[in-house]
Amino acid sequence: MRLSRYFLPVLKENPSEAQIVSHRYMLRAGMIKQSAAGIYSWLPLGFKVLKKIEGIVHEEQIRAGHVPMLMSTMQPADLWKESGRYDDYGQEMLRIKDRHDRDMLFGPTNEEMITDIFRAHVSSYKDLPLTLYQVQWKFRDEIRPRFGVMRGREFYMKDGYNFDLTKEDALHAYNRHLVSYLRTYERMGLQAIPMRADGGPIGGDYTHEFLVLAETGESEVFYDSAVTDLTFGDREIDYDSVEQCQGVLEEFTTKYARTDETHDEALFNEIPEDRRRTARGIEVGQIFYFGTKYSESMGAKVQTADGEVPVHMGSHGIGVSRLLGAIIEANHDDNGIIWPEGVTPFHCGIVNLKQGDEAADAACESLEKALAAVGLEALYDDRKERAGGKFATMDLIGLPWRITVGPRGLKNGVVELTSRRSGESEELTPEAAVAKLVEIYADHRTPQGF
Ligand code: 5CA
Repeated sequence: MRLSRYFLPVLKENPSEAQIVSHRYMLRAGMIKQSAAGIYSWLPLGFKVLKKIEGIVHEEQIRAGHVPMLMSTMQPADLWKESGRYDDYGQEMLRIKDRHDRDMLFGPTNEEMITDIFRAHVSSYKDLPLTLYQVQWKFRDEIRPRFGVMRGREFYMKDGYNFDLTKEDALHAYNRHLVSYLRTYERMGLQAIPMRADGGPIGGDYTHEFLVLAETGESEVFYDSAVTDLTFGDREIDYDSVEQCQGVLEEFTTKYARTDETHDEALFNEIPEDRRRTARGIEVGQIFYFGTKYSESMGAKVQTADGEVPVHMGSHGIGVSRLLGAIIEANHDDNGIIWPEGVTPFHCGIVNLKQGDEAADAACESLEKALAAVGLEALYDDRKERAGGKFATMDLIGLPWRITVGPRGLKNGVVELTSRRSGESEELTPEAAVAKLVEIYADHRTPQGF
């Protein structure tokens, strides 16, 4: 992609409304534009990262055996009256009347709707276990939308729902989600720690939140520092294996790690003093087991040899749009964003130091083609601008790798490959630079974006 033909409305000044670094950089890098409080349009660069993150979520859900679908954003109020949550949900729910004066709402979550779909089509225990999920826009009329996409009113969420015959089966689904979430966040370059949490309006007291440690996080957390040594890595897990999933859950949740809602000072004090940590975190996901709460009130039952029984359910969410903010909070410096390779909008930037120089222009064009041929997408800064301005833009938008092309280097047959994270540069032939990027991205194969 040539920058001159792209739409990247970067801002020179720091927007005054942005209180935290991720919000500031998302606005400055031309990724989002606010349409109303807590509601954003996703400009091309932001949209690209959003789709990369969504792609990783889909790949990991499908790997865990979950089935993708898409539910409507608008829901009839009647479903929520059946579950009893219509009145409970309060002012966070955006309530709308259609032209026939029927009560509708913009879905804040989908337990009722998925239970309705389930009961319409599933009646036998032989159809279980089943886990359905979607990535869809949600609306919660938050009292204090803030920090950009972190606490929006309209936001993008992956929500998944498991249906199982027994509590044991549903707990396996819970564990399987925990494992798949660990993999998902690590692919995005994040360490998200599962912590004992509170059920809130979703219900159920068997729940974990996934938190990314960050000073700007909204949640207060308490943990044993040993949990930060745990990584999932590239281990192969059989998602059907109860023992393997249970083993991972135990490994990642036995040590003390809790949000303030479930914090227990006495238990916390049992941790050796030098390992006790109090910090702040960003909640990027939550998993719940809530048993038969919705299936009983809404009549989601299956036929078994012993008669009809309500199914055991859980729901599981990932804050897809919030993740952009969380990733930036964890990966930036004073000059801008530093995207982890797994979610970067473009795999590398190409900076032409002398636009209009025949050799430099030709080298940049052939580099872009060579990268495309191996499935790598470049953003080529072909503007007639000073080199300093081009570098500043590349640093701000955070592409992890930059190839700098200039007439002087080309005389010696080389270009410069620079790491955004370390700042280190290396002179290489164009072919060697492409080969090196292929090697780097071999471990970070993300679904192609848009
Ligand atoms: N039905 C359940 C699981 S599917 C549910 O709604 N869970 S949730 O309320 O915890 O939301 C899931 C994730 O969405 C949260 O962990 C958080 O990362 C994200 N999220 C929640 N509220 C917002 C918001 N206002 N803005 C951005 N992301 C949000």
